[in-house]
Amino acid sequence: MSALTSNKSVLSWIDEKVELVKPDKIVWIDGSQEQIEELRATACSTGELIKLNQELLPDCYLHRTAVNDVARVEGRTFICANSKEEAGPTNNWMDPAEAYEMLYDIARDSYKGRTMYVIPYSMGPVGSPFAKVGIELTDSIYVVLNMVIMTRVGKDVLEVLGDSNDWVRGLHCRCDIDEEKRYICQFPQDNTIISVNSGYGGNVLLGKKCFALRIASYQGWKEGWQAEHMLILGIQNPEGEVKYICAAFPSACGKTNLAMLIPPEIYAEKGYKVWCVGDDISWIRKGPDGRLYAINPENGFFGVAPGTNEKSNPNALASTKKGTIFTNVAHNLDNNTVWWEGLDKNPPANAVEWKGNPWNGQESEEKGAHPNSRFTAPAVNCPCLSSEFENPNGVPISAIVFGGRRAKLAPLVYQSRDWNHGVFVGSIMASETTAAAAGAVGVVRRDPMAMLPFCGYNMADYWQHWIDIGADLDPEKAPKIFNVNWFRKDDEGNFMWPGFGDNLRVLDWIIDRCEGKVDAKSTEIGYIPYAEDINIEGLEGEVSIDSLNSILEVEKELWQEDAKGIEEFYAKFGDKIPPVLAAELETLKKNVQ
Ligand code: GTP
Ligand code: SPV
Ligand code: MN
Repeated sequence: MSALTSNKSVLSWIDEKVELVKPDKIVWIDGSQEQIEELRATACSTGELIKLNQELLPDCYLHRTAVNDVARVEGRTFICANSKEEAGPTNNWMDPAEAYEMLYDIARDSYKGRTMYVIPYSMGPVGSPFAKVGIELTDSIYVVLNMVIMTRVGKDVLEVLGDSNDWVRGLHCRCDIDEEKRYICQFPQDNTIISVNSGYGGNVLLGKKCFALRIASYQGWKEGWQAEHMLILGIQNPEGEVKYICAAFPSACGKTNLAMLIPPEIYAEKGYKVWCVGDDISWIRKGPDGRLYAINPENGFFGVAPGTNEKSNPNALASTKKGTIFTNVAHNLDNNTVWWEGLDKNPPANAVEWKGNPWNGQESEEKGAHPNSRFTAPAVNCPCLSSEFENPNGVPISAIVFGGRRAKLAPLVYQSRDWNHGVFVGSIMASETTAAAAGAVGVVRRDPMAMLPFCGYNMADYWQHWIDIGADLDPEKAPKIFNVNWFRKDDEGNFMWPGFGDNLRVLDWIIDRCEGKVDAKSTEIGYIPYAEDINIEGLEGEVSIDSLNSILEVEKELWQEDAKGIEEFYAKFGDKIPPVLAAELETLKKNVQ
């Protein structure tokens, strides 16, 4: 098949890689429906995909990954910057020359007997001033079909690229899915990503975390913009005005759910609406009017399946009803559909679990779906997709919200005193780990700005970049910065806040604060709502003013403890810690003394 471009930098890079991995055949992905159909058929013939019930789930497919390959592998993810210091203490680092040599040894000849798919893709609407081009080489049809959903793929991307050398190189090799030889390596200084021995999500859909966060965060640092692990949503009030919020929560901590939330009845009745612009990644830059604007560089949702249901997230569920690839969920053999824990209370008896074994959901103690099983759904399917989704200039941001999963300490919501204090609040985020990454679940760890696994350079430089971005904004126009925690638990281990759609009640307060419409209590850690300013109408029996007060409390002893943890964390960065943040920490320590 002939190349779809005459761009010399593209062609010579592909030639080199062909020489290395030795495919039988090369296929350029042009984005046509015809080609997609052909690939689906091929994948079904080899068992890579299972075609689901086309009446109930048109154009939907099921895929199972290898049992040892079900989540991102942070321990095997490397930032191959020129020096260890540039990668910083929170990233794994490898010398670029050594990394290339090792990766090339693993990749050499690995496409023998296989096809090389060349995927030209755009992160961001094609041709948008925010958008960036990538090319991923892969030997996996599953990767191709996921990238077709998650990004903008095809010929027009190459047309926009023209002769430019400004594009991100991505090489993915499945090899033998050998955990011991699995590496996800980013070379920020070379605009290059190499991923070997995995076939799962964030490890291999290179446009997502590898490019749109790790490489892009570095590009943003150099070019004066930001790539963040943030959802974007628009809240429309009864007057029809829409305000946009970006929110950063760690993996599996509620971004997709918040981005698609359904307003509680008392809000819906008044005419409130919520629009989803993005559920995972934001690219943010200053617009001509001096405000910050954000786009969602993705074109689909790679969402956590378990827990998604008609009640918790009907918009996400609706998004999965056509053109979706399900990964590692249970297969209901009675009607050839899919099932996962928390979909409904009626697990299929005649089914296959995520590992591929027969499974009786009515009787089995085992899970049918892996806790990190996912759906890859086209954004256009989403009933609440924002009309601004394709806006090449993005949406103006009123508020930035940080949040984590913390049973104790972090209150339901608080506001930072100003931008720099807000950067501090983001930098001290901590959260309980989840199934989105391999390793222990439920351990509290520092996860600044939800970027711990995704920052492509030294986190201290990243914080300074945040401070510089703020210094360049007129404080009147800068987004206000908040912290939320939907996950506070009582002593019996029950969540103390209903969460999901009811989170709009907190966002409502946030927007009111941005507009100066509501007062707040100045505390040791920032501004906290007066309980009566959070609307709990309709939550009778679930939330009372008393319980609200208890999740809005600043528990000084816990904060003293936490300040020690922050100090230890900051110490890892030595004298690279921005003085602004060091001073904020001193203020916090003094305040909670
Ligand atoms: P990634 O795609 O990994 O980045 O995850 P995410 O941040 O988009 O998380 P997602 O919205 O998929 O939610 C992950 C889990 O958190 C699901 O099991 C949800 O049911 C649960 N969850 C989401 N929002 C809330 C909430 O407000 N309260 C509670 N208690 N759980 C929530
Ligand atoms: C996350 O872990 O934050 C995800 C899933 O969004 S993955 O694409 O695998 O990184
Ligand atoms: Mn994510």
